[in-house]
Amino acid sequence: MSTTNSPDLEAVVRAVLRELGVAGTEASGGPAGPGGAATAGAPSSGDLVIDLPDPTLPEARRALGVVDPVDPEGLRNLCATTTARLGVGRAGPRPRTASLLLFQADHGVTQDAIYGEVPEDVKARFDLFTVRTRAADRAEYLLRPDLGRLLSDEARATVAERCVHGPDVQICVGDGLSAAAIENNLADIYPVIVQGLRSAGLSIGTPFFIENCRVGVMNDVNRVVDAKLVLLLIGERPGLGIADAMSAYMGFHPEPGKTDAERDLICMITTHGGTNPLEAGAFVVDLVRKTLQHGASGVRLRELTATTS
Ligand code: B12
Repeated sequence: MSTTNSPDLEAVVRAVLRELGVAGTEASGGPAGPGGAATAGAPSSGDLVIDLPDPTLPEARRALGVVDPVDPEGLRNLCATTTARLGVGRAGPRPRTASLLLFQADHGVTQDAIYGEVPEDVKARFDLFTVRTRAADRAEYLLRPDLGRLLSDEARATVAERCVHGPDVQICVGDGLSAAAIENNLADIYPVIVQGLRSAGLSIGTPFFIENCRVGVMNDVNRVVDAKLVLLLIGERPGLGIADAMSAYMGFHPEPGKTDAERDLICMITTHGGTNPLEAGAFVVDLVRKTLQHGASGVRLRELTATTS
């Protein structure tokens, strides 16, 4: 059995660093020069400089990767109809480096959206205080959706103490699966909703923010506030193209045991290729009015409006 003593190991490490041109080793004679996949630049400072173009720029994102296509115009038109990764070409059986880097960059954005936190100033703008669900942290939130549907004991007490009881509409904001959705859209949609509900003569409960929140939490919230309708603005599961879409879920008099069949939603509220939040605010108000007018939401609302309209 052979063993590697530490001087040998140091020599190997030094040789690898020398190949990479990292500061503190002898002058670089390695292959990672201009034109290589990544260049270890500025060897005197030790900073790593990546010299590839940004794969997320619109022109890079839309670039056609198929070499010598039979119908370039047709391919361009096809690719323009979708954000799906079509016509990206390949390197042998594998994706190109550019495709892989773009995928990793987009995936990074989704991770930021999922693990990000809604900044305090975004909540403070509309006087939203924060309560938490029973999911102790983000890891538990992701693994245990059931815990994200229940307020913590402390949250229940806080909501009971601070919120108006029995309003027409209780507005809640929840991080859900994208903090970016709330950060980017709340400031636009929230005032439109509040103004629209007031104009409709509806009373609005004390709004608040729910951390580690799932859609079903509206049942638990309403055990405490007893509103006619609960409206939850929440971050949607981010996709690999759009990571900041918000949904407005609502239910008529939610209570434990009610399911998604008794809820409605307006989805894809984002300025990045979805419904603009200002416009979506007006749709939300319309749906709230309709729900309260018929005293029903979800499938039941569909049945009622199918026979009455
Ligand atoms: C994930 C998802 C699902 C998953 C939900 C599983 C889960 N536990 O998360 C599955 C595959 C089961 C699903 C099924 C359905 N879905 Co779906 N779903 C989504 C998706 C991709 C993301 C939702 C999300 O991020 N929610 C936010 C997180 C934080 O919520 P959550 O608490 O973790 O999960 C709840 C919600 O996702 C909710 N939910 C999911 N779909 C739907 C649909 C309706 C009408 C309601 C009221 C609730 C609801 O169910 C989960 C449990 O309560 C959205 C697309 C989008 N842009 O939002 C479509 C979307 C919400 N679904 C949609 C539809 C139509 C359905 C189905 C009715 C499809 C069908 N014909 O069977 C069913 C209904 C299922 C139900 N819950 O009753 C539509 C709703 C359109 C609308 N405006 O009414 C959307 C917007 C997709 C679309 N663009 O068409 N869905």
